[in-house]
Amino acid sequence: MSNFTVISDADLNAWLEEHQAWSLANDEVFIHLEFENFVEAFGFISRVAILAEKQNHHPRLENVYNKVKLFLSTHDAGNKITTKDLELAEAIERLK
Ligand code: H2B
Repeated sequence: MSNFTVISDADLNAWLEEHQAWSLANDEVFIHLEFENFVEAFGFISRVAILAEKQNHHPRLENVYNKVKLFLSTHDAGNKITTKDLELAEAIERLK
């Protein structure tokens, strides 16, 4: 049995209203972050990695020097956005 629920468009739009740092593209919620330098950016990625392991839910991520992009969707749901993605996004918010 899966421990997630696919988010409806209405609920997703309401969530995005309340979490302005996040956006939607191609069935992923994403955030773009900028740090002082590569070490700060990679430190943040490491903290996200620990969180992802704890939640057993993992972002797609991109890094170029001081920039980090995180993209969330649920592979096990056919790459849809689920409660697991919004839980991870909110936990990432608390890391910032
Ligand atoms: N991360 C994401 N983003 N989506 C998933 O469906 C997913 C995951 N599934 N991390 C987990 C791991 C699954 O593959 C393991 C077996 O629980």
